[in-house]
Amino acid sequence: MPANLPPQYFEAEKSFRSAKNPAEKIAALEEMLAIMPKHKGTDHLRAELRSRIAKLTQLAAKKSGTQRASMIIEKEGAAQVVVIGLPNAGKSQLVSSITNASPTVAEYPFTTRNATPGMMEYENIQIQLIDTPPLVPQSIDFWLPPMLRRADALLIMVDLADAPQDQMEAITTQLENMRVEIGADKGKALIIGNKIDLDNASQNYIALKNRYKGKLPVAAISAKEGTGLEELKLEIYQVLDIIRVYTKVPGGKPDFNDPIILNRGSTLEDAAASVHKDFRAKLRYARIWGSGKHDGVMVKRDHILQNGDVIELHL
Ligand SMILES: Nc1nc2c(ncn2[C@@H]2O[C@H](COP(=O)(O)OP(=O)(O)OP(=O)(O)O)[C@@H](O)[C@H]2O)c(=O)[nH]1
Ligand SMILES: [Mg+2]
Repeated sequence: MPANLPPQYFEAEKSFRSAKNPAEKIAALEEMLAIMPKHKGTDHLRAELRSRIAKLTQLAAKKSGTQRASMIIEKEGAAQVVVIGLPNAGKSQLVSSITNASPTVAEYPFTTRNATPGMMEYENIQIQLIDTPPLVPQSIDFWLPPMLRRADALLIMVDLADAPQDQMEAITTQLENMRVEIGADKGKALIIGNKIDLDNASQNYIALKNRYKGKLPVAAISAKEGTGLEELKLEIYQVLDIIRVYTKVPGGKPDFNDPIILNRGSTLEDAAASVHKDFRAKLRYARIWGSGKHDGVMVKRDHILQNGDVIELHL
């Protein structure tokens, strides 16, 4: 019997029992899976939940003819970042302006009905941005909550010319309902105030920034006119809290176009494993240029890497 399941788990189980269709059932099971603590005692239960999700997914796909594959978007590049917000905030305009994707942008609300990924280039890395349908109950599909929980960061977009603080409250409520956590100490999130080109947007931006001081960073842009987009890319990179490390072969030069992306605080061993899954075990030693005591010094597996380090792995 798995111990210590939190009360939210039983709530989710209740919604599973009252679910009317496969989509709702899948949503409840995904929820249960997300809530469940990960330890040996829950291994079996988690495996069972996954297999139930898989079966229901097949069933749902057969029935409706829709493909669930189109809703699970594989992470590509250094990180997966999801853009959310109320109808007409300019989410699709942003994804269209700073990535290679071109989701439909339109004056009317509820334009976007699916998730569309695009790649954003920032210096020598690629970051995946996903455009989503508006974050209001009627357009939140079962696949959205797990996507938001899995994301490396959320970009919460508000229209600066249309009571942005009220929009933030509505969005926060939806996130709480979906049990997606944000805030300086929790998930990684950045508030984007869009439409800075419109009247009153600047005052609203200042008020919004003050309101979230110490809680969440706030950027101001005009996705349509292109204002603030370069600064925004930097802010997205910073909120991800990742570092870039480079490899070299003995006697060779590092390739600065091809960084290894790691979470801040990662070790040499983590870097080796991300080059190849076998390297964690095979690694004998490494030399380092950057955060070592001297250039080219040998370091241990548990050495904490710093942004910009160059490593030479010896297997
Ligand atoms: N003035 C101004 N208008 C913008 C800006 N960005 C987007 N818009 C306009 O706002 C409207 C909505 O833009 P979309 O990108 O479709 O908004 P969305 O958030 O994707 O909307 P949904 O898909 O319905 O949720 C369009 O008419 C855009 O041209 C901006 O920076 N300034
Ligand atoms: Mg849209």
